[in-house]
Amino acid sequence: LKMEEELRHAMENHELELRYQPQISTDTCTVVSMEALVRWKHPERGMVPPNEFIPVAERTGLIIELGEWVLAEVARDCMRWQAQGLPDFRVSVNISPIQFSQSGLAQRMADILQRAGMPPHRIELELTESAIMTDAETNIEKLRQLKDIGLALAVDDFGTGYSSLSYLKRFPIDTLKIDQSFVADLDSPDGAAIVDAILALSSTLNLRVIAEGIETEEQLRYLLEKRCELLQGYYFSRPAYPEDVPALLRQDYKSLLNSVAVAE
Ligand code: G
Ligand code: G
Ligand code: MN
Ligand code: NA
Repeated sequence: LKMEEELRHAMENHELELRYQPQISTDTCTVVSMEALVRWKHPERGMVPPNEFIPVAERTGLIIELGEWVLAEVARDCMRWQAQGLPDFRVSVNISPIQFSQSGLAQRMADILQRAGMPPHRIELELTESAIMTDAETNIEKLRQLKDIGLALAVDDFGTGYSSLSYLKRFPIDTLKIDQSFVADLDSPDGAAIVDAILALSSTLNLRVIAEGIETEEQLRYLLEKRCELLQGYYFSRPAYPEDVPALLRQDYKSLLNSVAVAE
């Protein structure tokens, strides 16, 4: 079977699953949001990484259906957690550039969320910098439509594309997500300089900022010193099973963050 057919089959046979990776606020020292990440549990090949099947889904157009499944599944999970009395938290959902360019996207997303009874303000879409900066003038209207239905918007992989600062200011976005390559590179002067610049930019433009891919105490210490407000990475948690989300939401990271901040 070609991967395209297999993927189609996978969606029909419920072989796709979600994981959730916590995003921690340095203000509250708790998990305030989660990034949903799709996984394919293949019956013979085991876990197929998204880096293998997302490009296939994009080439074949299946990404539209896949993206809509992810949003609907996130909404179902959230409604279940809400019924269990868990506190409200935001969920970040990755949107492929192909899906972003689909016409009528905002209305389709509004319909999916409404059917599930999910308040749109609890969802933040992660759009890549290159997707929104390509044809930026047209995208202002597109982003506005997504904002108008109540969604929050983040620029994913920020710093890897070619942002026009004037557009960044005109775009109705809420969050910049510092690409993990810069966090991985924090021990070099260049990496640190880029992170500093993005932190300054987000502060000037009044945007939330999140650092992703945090793996070490040194990276965390640097980001705490520079007052980065949101943190994500293996240092805190790998992408977790939906069943483990309630426990993660109850976790208090105060002593962990304090111990790192005061060390040395
Ligand atoms: O989840 P990692 O855990 O392996 O994800 C690898 C890549 O796949 C990342 O670029 C990530 O943004 C992308 N990805 C993960 N989940 C989704 C999803 O639900 N939709 C889209 N479009 N991309 C996703
Ligand atoms: O493109 P995007 O930023 O959405 O991709 C997120 C990817 O980063 C996913 O594959 C996710 O599993 C992965 N990821 C999350 N935290 C870490 C981390 O601390 N280190 C590394 N290497 N990858 C991470
Ligand atoms: Mn992402
Ligand atoms: Na990213």
